[in-house]
Amino acid sequence: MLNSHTIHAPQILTIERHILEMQRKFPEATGALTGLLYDLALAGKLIASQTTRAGLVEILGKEGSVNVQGEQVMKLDRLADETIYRLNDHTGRLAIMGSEEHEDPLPIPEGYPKGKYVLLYDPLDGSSNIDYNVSIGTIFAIYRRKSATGPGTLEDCLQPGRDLVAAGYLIYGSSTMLVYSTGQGVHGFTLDPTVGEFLLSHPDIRMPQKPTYYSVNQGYENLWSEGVRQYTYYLQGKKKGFKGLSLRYIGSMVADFHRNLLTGGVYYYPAVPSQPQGKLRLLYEAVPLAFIAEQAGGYASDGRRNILDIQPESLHQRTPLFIGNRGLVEKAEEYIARYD
Ligand code: AHM
Ligand code: MG
Repeated sequence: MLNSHTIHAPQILTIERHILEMQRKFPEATGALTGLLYDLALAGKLIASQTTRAGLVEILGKEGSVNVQGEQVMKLDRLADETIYRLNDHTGRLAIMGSEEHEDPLPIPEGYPKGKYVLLYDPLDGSSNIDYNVSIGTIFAIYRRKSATGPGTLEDCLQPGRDLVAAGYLIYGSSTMLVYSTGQGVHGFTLDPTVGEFLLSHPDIRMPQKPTYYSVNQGYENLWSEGVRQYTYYLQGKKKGFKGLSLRYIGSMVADFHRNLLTGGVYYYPAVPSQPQGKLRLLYEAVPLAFIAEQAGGYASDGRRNILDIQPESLHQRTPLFIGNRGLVEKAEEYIARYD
């Protein structure tokens, strides 16, 4: 029987219901975006079910071998890539896809209907961590197609972050989470593995005003520009007026970003002489996280301009990235303008 305690208990909201309730605010919505987001949540569950078994490679079979079920064993990043593609290639929601794993845009196969959205994704980010039981993630960006009909084109993929319809990430960590935004705040869901549902656990995430961490691969310090070095001294509290932050660096951007989103802080991956454009990819790494950061009250820059304002020129374009609390990212721009 209900009593006053149960009536005031927090609501349990599945991702499906949450996305549907968001959709209701747009009477003109056809449900295509809702379905697409829901399929990405499903892809996340399927990928998580594999990442949790990553350490069993030795006993279940190495890549290229045939496993106990008689299936060809695939590397996790290829498996994640195929999972996302195959869940979305036949739904009629997408005109084209683009993945970190493929040089060219991925067309929708002949015979399947072409839809109005474009999906760009990094199937498994932080791949250097896969073999060591460290958190990894999937990042996705969704645009409206620009071409009118027929198969989507490369131009449909080359849109500035400003035009994003939705973006988000999945993180495969101590729990699996999906964090997304359609431009109405940032919402986080945690997978309850016992029932296989993503439940709303972090409604309307805002980056705390007071930051806690800075995250950078400090091992490259001797390769940095003077601006980046001076900026790092600032973050370490070596300049007047700021007491400094703790350092945390996982080397999986999704995990580093996610932590800083919840604690406040800044993640950066600057350019170095051997990677003058930076390491990270603009379209499916920097832009979607920049959108999430901005929706949570933060900011992302390439050191000189807003990541969301960059007009991409190629699918796998790289960019330096500074992302996190607005004040901290603006400080990076200040140091870079002063010293570089
Ligand atoms: P990946 O897409 O090959 O995994 O590369 C991107 C990753 C980010 O997740 C991470 O922040 C960065 O590369 C780590 O690079 P480094 O090992 O040079 O610090
Ligand atoms: Mg990546």
